[in-house]
Amino acid sequence: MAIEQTFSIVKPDAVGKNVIGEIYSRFEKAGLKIVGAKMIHMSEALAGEFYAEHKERPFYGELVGFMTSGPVMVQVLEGENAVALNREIMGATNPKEAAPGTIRADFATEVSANAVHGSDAPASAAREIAIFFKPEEIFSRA
Ligand code: RTP
Ligand code: MG
Repeated sequence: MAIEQTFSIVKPDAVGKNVIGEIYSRFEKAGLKIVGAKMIHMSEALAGEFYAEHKERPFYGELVGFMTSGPVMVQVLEGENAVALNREIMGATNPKEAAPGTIRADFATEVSANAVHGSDAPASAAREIAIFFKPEEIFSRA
């Protein structure tokens, strides 16, 4: 299977709960390598660019408000089947529906504050990585 990169965010709720390390550990235990990472506090403009596909959704305002409410960790994860594998270990969007042992089941309770983001397809991953990382900030270990 091909080595892929995916884009991930540890959202403000999880940073506030002091579980950055525990979530990074989940990535590593699943076989994903962290090949780029930094802490940022997103502006509304940056969050708006990132969530452009959700602009017409009823939860858009709440989503951008939440994602700009505090610092986040952004990271590039690399590994076999990284996009789908990361989505699997994150669990369902709504933590109440997330399978036991997934990141969202273990670290979140609300759909609006669900601990992590992960790209939903290889094309989204490429778009999202390019928004947050310069090529020289990514250290592939493939
Ligand atoms: P993500 O983008 O964060 O990895 O999550 P996802 O693909 O599972 O969900 P998506 O449909 O892309 O939605 C992005 C984020 O919007 C929030 N949301 N709120 N109140 C609601 O009904 C609702 N629906 C989605 C979630 O925080 C979701 O992660
Ligand atoms: Mg999504």
